[in-house]
Amino acid sequence: MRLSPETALPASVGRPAYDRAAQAAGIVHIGIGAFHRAHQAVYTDDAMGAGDRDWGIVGVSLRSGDVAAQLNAQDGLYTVSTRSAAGSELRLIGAVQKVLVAADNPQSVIDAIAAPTTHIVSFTVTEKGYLRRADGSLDLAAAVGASSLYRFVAAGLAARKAAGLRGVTLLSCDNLAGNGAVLRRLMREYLAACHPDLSGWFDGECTCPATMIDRIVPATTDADRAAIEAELGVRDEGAVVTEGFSQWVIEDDFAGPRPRWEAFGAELVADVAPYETAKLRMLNGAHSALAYIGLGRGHEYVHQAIADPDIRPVIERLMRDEAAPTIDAAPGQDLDAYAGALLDRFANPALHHRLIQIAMDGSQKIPQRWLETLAWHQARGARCPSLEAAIEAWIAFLLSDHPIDDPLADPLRGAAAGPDALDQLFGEGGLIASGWRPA
Ligand code: CS2
Repeated sequence: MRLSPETALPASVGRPAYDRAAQAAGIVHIGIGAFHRAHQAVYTDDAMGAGDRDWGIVGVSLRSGDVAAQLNAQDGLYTVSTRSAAGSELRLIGAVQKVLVAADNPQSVIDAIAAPTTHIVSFTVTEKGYLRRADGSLDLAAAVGASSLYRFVAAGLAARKAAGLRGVTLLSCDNLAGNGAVLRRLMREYLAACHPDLSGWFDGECTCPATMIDRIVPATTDADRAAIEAELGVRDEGAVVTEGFSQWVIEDDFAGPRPRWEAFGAELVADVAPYETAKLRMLNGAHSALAYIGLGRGHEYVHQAIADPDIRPVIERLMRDEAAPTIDAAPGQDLDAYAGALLDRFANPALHHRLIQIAMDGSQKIPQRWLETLAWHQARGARCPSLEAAIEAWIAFLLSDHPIDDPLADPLRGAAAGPDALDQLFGEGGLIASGWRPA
């Protein structure tokens, strides 16, 4: 038996406190993976539960039909399992209405963006989904391709303009430094090349707020689905597993209405940069270091790597002595407490977060996670022993027999043997420019 709106759930399972069928879709979310389902969709479900209306989410997968197959057969319903050493909690989320697959039905995605009820188009397409070259500019050849977010957004915006509708908020929820500004700049580059008639309208009608998004959401495993089935009494193919912690800091710059996410913990601020920088350099920087150093020492999961007495001090130093001093903290932002909280989160034994999952796409992650910190210290004549150890571990990983899941896998494997060639892959903010020297 599959989870459905008719399923009678155990009393312990939280559920939507609103009439799902009566909600219009206000959000189109591109890249509906596990992260979105455990993060933005939960805040949105909370807001609708408290009385906000018409913020249903139409999810979009650009390529794969997997999430559509998981969720559409369940009318968009799925459960979030929140796990800590103290136990677990299960909650049914109703915010997602359906999932479209752009590769199968591109027009349905354009229509969803162009719908009069849509006010927000949000994104979790991962770092590589922004289709940037090493110098940060738009890779136009890729951006005109079939699975480019830019094509769909531009076509949807063109239809809105033609119908005399207002613009939308484009909300990047990916781990990029300055994600809102990056999306705006790349979108402008795309429009200038492919839809010059839309550029002025886009600038006047659409906004791209920056966001800092944070919740650890490991890929769901078969064992997770089996455990959740035992608890629910029915099969949930769309289930996601996460930690109790969740954070969302959003630049208060919306083109139109939005759900009251701030009533459920989201922080609407004028400047996201201090939070985003701290998260990228401390959490994500430590995560990538744990991945490569941990895999090199034979660990499989984050909680195992952080418990290794040879690794933990390296990670602590990376966060406290190397990353934290580079961050211009906002009033009240306590980076020392943040580092301590991150160590506790990494140690969560109830989350089985695979190091190999974090190790993927290193070429896309390392610049904002490590290189900006290295460059800051380099400019002051200081070294970063932990980050240097992490880079050595990354190179060892590239030369090992682990499969390399990275858009630059081939050049990386070739280049890892020669540090100068590896450096070239990063363009101007390269490894060597940031102060790294091969051992
Ligand atoms: C991780 C992130 O896979 C990765 O690269 O570092 O997905 C991390 O778990 C999230 O950013 C936490 O918010």
